[in-house]
Amino acid sequence: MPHPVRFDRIEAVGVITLDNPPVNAFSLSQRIGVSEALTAGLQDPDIQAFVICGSGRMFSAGADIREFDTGVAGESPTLMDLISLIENSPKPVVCALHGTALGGGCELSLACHSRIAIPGTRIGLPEVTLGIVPGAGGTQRLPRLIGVLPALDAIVSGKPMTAEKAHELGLVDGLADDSDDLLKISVSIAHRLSIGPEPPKKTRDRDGHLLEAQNRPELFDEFRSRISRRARGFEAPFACIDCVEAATTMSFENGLAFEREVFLRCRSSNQSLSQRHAFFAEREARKVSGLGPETSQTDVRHAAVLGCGTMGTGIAMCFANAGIPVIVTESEQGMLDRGMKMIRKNYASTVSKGRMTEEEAEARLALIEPTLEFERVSAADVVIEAVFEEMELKKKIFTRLDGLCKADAILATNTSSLDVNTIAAVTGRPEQVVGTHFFSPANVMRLVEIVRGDHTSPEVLATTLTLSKQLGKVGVVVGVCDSFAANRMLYPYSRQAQFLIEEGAFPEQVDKVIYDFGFPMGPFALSDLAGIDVGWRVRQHREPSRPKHLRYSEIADRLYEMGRYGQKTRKGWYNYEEGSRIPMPDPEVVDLVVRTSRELKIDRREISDEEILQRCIYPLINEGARILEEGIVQRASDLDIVWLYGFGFPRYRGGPMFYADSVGLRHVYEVMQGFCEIHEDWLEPAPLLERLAREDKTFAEWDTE
Ligand code: ZOZ
Ligand code: NAD
Repeated sequence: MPHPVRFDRIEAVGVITLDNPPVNAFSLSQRIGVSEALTAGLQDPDIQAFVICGSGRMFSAGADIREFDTGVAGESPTLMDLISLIENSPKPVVCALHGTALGGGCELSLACHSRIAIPGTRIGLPEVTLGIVPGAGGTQRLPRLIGVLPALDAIVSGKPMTAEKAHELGLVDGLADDSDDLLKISVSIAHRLSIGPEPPKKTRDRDGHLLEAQNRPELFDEFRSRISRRARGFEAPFACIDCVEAATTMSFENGLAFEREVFLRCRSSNQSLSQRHAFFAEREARKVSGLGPETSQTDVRHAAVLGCGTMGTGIAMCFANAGIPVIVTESEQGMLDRGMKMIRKNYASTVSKGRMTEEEAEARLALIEPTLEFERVSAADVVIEAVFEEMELKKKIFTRLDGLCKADAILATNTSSLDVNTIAAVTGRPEQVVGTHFFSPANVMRLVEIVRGDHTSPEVLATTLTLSKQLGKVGVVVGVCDSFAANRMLYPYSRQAQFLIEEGAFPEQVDKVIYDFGFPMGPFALSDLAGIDVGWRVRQHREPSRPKHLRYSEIADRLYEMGRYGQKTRKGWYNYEEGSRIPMPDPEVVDLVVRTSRELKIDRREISDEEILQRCIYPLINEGARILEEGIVQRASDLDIVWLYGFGFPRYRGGPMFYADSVGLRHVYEVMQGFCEIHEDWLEPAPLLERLAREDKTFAEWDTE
């Protein structure tokens, strides 16, 4: 296979162009290509310097992550070999950055003798998001170039910085106007360095920036405690700090060896396997059967949101945040005013936290136009309905939309449980109807379940997927079923949590187990946040059709009757002090729980943390297996994405289906079977789970069957 690298000459400068689409990842063949080009150029007396640049959209996305699992990443020349060749080259090497320079791509640039970039280029070390540390010298060279604290910020957050910021910090030496200018400037700097009196300066020797941290070593512990909440449960952020600290206490060579050891340890950890799975799962979710590059899409330039309540306000903000003008409409002026007030309050709070300037907030607000003139929806390319969860009301609204909207407008519903096909059927264009199930708060939560109706056209589906990305969301396509994928899996989870407290646990014990597992909060704290009244309304809609033997715990109904709606009333499963979101156990709830057990003639017992974990998590996996088998989602990893972005399932566990694979489906099946014998029969293992367990297979294998 030809190596995906081009080599050209501009006078005495050898220009090495990475040409490995789509992201110029440093696969073995790209590494060989660069290494051969450099070696040849080093031997060529007519070449005095090099420029390394990338073709296509970007410089490079870093090491080829797929090679991590095959061992090819360790084959010669490794990225470290290449980087060492560059840094030790007697002929200067200049790196020309555009688009994106991440991970190993950024690390390679750090070893060059100068870096030039186009403004807006995103440069960074996102390895931490894959559960690893930068493994090709990034933790040793970045602090030497920009200082220890800025390097810690960049490496531990994994967030790329713009070329402008990198220029300010000294990572980038110069900015170029465009790609022609980039090459011109890079070649001229390479030439200048080659005729200078000094040999090229090596980043490894630039120790000046380390002094500050060497004089104040406690800054590392301060940094550890600063991130302890945000990075709870994750190993890689702390491993990154250890490596940067090593840069200040060890020689460069020893620091590099330390980084290598930590990199290899992290790479083989379950956390990194899980986080790498999450990375690829997110990209797989964009591949939807029936859609391809040839599927045409429409441009969304104007949007409309119907209903300015909890969800409508958040969805309208999503459009404004993405720069898309949006009208919002309501049934009456009072509701519209209330909704707009909520939106203004939201932006004001972001401004007060310093996350947005007042001007930015004003500019976004200016994109949201409230109106009571329903007819104005006729100009919208997409309409998202977010009115009450009532089928008759939704049918009425879609009938009106059908009469008013442009022929190619997308008609979307934000319903959380109603049948999208029934809604689509009232229109004369069911192919234009789709579900867009946002999660609350819609301007914050990243998941959108995109519900594909029986007649939804590929164009509408593709446009909606693109739109979700434009809005900064992660869209996952799901089929029509009661409550779709996320909430359908949530029900057995919260149901079991409540049975557990009838049997002997208390909300704080259950919540602690789930929190320690890595969720941002447990099921009871979540229920207080979402609103016990909201859950009650859902049950009114769902439960009448549920067979008697499939009962649910009624403790939540009692709380509802007591007016304990959760955080909004400062009383729910817990008490909350004015202005605080910290849950505090309440003896009144303890009494209610114990009384309920007595009424149900249940002898309360000690319940282990292990049982709590399995009783909550395995049933949701089991429901996931049913969803998979019914074809509601295309692959198990889609359900992982749903849970990572919808409910904060710990990313370092990869999502529920990946987690099930890692603990073993046979084990999950046997435990479920045990639950089923002792408890309710709706805990019966799903047929797919049973089959895979018997065949000793995983959900991942089922995906590729
Ligand atoms: O793709 C986005 C991105 O963020 N990529 C990952 C960036 C990253 O995390 N880089 C760090 C890699 S780890 C590393 O570099 C290790 C290291 O320090 C040293 C290792 C030493 C090894 C020694 C071993 C002994 C990006 C922002 C770049 C572009 O986003 P887009 O939305 O435009 O495009 P995507 O994400 O849809 O990507 C297009 C296709 O490319 C695949 N891909 C992306 N980055 C890759 C990669 N494949 C392999 N390796 C990468 N680094 C991506 O999966 C997608 O593929 P398809 O098949 O879904 O199209
Ligand atoms: P909400 O009660 O907060 O808001 C609904 C709004 O729709 C109200 O302001 C109401 O005045 C308005 N409305 C009613 N009839 C209207 C009409 N004819 N024209 C225009 N506006 C009208 O409800 P919500 O929580 O925002 O839920 C809206 C939809 O989103 C529902 O379908 C719900 O199932 C779904 N959903 C809710 C959540 C959640 O957590 N709240 C999450 C996902 C999806």
